[in-house]
Amino acid sequence: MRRVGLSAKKLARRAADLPLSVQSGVLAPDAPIEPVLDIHDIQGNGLGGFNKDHQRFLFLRILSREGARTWLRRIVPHVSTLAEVVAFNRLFRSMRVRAGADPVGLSATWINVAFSARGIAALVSPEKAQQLNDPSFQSGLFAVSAELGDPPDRSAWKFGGSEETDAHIILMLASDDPARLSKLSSNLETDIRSATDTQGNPALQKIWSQTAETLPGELRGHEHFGFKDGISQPAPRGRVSSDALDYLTPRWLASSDPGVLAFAAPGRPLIWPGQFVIGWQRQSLDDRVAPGTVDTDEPAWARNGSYVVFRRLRQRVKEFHSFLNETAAMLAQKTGFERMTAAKLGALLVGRWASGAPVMRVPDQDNPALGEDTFANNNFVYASDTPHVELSPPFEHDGDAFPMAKADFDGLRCPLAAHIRKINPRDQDTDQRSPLDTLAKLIMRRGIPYGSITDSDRGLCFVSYQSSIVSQFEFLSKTWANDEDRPRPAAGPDLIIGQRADNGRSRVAMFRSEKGSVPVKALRDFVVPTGGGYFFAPGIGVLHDWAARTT
Ligand code: N7H
Repeated sequence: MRRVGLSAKKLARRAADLPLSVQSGVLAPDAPIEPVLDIHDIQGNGLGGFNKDHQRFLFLRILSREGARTWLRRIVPHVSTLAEVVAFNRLFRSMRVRAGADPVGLSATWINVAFSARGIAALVSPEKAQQLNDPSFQSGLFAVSAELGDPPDRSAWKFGGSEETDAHIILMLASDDPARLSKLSSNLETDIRSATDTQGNPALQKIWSQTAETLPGELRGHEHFGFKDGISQPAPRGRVSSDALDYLTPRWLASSDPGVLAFAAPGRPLIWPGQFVIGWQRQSLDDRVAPGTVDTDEPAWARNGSYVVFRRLRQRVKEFHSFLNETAAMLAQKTGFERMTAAKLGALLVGRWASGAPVMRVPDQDNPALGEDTFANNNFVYASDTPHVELSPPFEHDGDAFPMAKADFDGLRCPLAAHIRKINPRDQDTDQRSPLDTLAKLIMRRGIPYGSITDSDRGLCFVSYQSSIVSQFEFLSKTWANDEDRPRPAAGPDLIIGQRADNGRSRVAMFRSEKGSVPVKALRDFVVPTGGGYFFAPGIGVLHDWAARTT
């Protein structure tokens, strides 16, 4: 049984009194009216989050349009909605808060489905696929992979390295119970193998299946390099019923806190749902709180759908740790970096210690209690001192007593090239117009590790949801992670995920201290793409429509 963090236990006293449908604190005066989302039409993983320890991804090609439609008719009734995922997650959270541990025996198994551009063309029509507006979705991941800095040789990719191996369909399966997941997966695979059209021709071909599991024991919630993951996520705005307080993302700030209209929890910005799901108000580039416009570039049928990026990223764990050991020893010889250790170097490259504690708050050593405290571990900004956040009175929390983050404009505490700072510079000025633009770049991450700690092929199934692949996922990868001078000049690339197509060249990040700067060189990439694809997860009504088509 997994014990939950201290702060959550303190919340238990009052949170258990709240009805399940309304768990969202108080309605702040001047709060904007947020839309009631189509929770029965939107698929569950993007906005809701499966958050399951056991997942499996099946990648399929369509061989027969008619046969694939017949197969889809069998699948659609099992596709999990946002309504179901939110209801389950609320129940799970409520029981967990009350008992102070993960509820035993409460289990769900989910299915979501998405299609590549070629998949929609094969299933429905090329015209339908072309109506979607994202140019990179249209090209396919394999066609833009070089622009992402991936090594040009994709012959070892498990799937998706070329047009011939582009997965038309991704099925995402997730469960609390590994036995149920196995059973579901094997039933689906049998069904896929036997699916035919009326002429008896095979309908589908499985090209790859990927099992993905949360790491065991102490590493639960951590990725293969050893760092806690999944801490920082945008908080999608929107309600799940007409009740004024029935927010998709619970609100924890006191109405007297200056951030109450902009944050769901300390450090967790509220983002209008159109950034993740098409057909809803987007984030405004001029106003942190008021809604932006609804995107008119996408066809009406795309409403409630999201673009899904899947990257199978192998992690070179041994090489990463050797690099940390060798480079930390080298840095310890340099003025200003005398106390460098491998653990500290790793923390500086990520922006968080292994426990998840942010370097901005504890620059000298890890602090597992901070890493675990969900009201504190994301509460930091870079360009100015981070203020204390006041939480809503019904939720008893003693306040955040961890050291607060001090302004670190030049990256003396947390390098400008740290992974989480490159990819989400928060309040820091960037090459874009203002930090408001950064909010419009955020993605919902739904990744999970694959491979066990003894496997040489292990890494991350990176999964992200967004309403534009080009201006969200690709922007973050190309324009910020891979670039030496953006979002801030002379920072260096992100040494964790940054990719360089010219593979022979080393990647160099600048580390700064009060006493001077040193270049930190990584000779090889630590993350290697080994498969992937760009997909579109339509609303469930559209799935029914596609499955029922006869022309
Ligand atoms: Fe990253 N890592 O172990 O170093 N990531 N990531 N990521 N990542 C994050 O804050 C990691 C990848 C983002 O809001 C943490 O939740 C690894 C890609 C974003 O402050 C850790 C891989 C992209 C955030 C890692 C990988 C991103 C984030 C800290 C590949 C997008 C939130 C935990 C194998 C293009 C930043 C946390 C924020 C956090 C790691 C890939 C994006 C530990 C190993 C490809 C937006």
